[in-house]
Amino acid sequence: MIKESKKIWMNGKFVDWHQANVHILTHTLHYGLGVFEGIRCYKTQKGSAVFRLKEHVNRLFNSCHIMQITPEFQPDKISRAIIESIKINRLDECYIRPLVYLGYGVMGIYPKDSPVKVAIAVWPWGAYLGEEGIKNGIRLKISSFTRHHVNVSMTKSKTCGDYVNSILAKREAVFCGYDEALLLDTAGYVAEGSGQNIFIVRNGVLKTTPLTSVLEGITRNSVIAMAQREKIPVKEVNFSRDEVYIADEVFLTGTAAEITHVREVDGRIIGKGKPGPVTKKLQDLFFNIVKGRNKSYKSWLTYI
Ligand code: PPE
Repeated sequence: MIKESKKIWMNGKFVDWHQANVHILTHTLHYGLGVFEGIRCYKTQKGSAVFRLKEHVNRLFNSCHIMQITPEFQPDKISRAIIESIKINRLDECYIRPLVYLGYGVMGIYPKDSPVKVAIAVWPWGAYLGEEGIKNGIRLKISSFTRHHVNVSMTKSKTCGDYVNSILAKREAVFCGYDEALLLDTAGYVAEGSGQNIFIVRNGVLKTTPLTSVLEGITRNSVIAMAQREKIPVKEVNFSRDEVYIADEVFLTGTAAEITHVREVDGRIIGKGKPGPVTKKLQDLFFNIVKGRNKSYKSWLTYI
């Protein structure tokens, strides 16, 4: 169950956690046209800091732009509301969920004149794939569900309804005894996890899937930047599922999942079954950065 906090920001006002309700005929609830973000705030020695706030708010507004929904609030206002939400709930570490949705007003697929609503919830959320997963790695299953085709769903938008595809894949993986799903794209190449981008390491080269059918992950972007600075070669290229099987190292990235080592894919142990040197280096660097212990990346943190 979710760890409740006290207040939720809804359309410009804070309301009590249990009063943050919507009408049953809320358009997004029926048809899935809404967009959201997932952001994390970490505790540092200098107080709490939001990781890459600007990039997340920017992606939220890109999602709105793609989906042709226009919130009445500007990005600056949303950024300030996020900071206020963390403060008012007195949380030093939390997950942040802004949601832009179509409210009550019209029914039917054509959302003409639907009111555009915005909410921001914050709550404590620990390791997404478990503490055990972060430490010792997780087990992946190639999904029988294909990732979105780029002309079926708009994959650069974090659209609510698109996550049904993720749920189907995740549920299947868990039902089969795995921790997470790995989805292939419509051409059969590796795409991403249900809510994470994927990286593999082969012969010292870091590879991740190009930005076609996958979300433009902000953690993915951070890992690429970190790797480049560490002089680890990075390639954004397509690869097949069997290249994942024979990779030296595999890890997933996401705001919720952070950097999670993958120890097994479809019953094949990856490398030695333990986090390899590249994964460990990037994981350590990432946690030092988000916790404010690395000055070189201080522009990625917004202190509250
Ligand atoms: N791909 C997908 C499909 C995705 O949903 C996410 C984030 C990513 C990649 C990684 O993106 P980024 O967080 O910017 O590095 N998934 C969010 C939702 C997870 C959830 O269960 O809810 C997240 O990690 O916050």
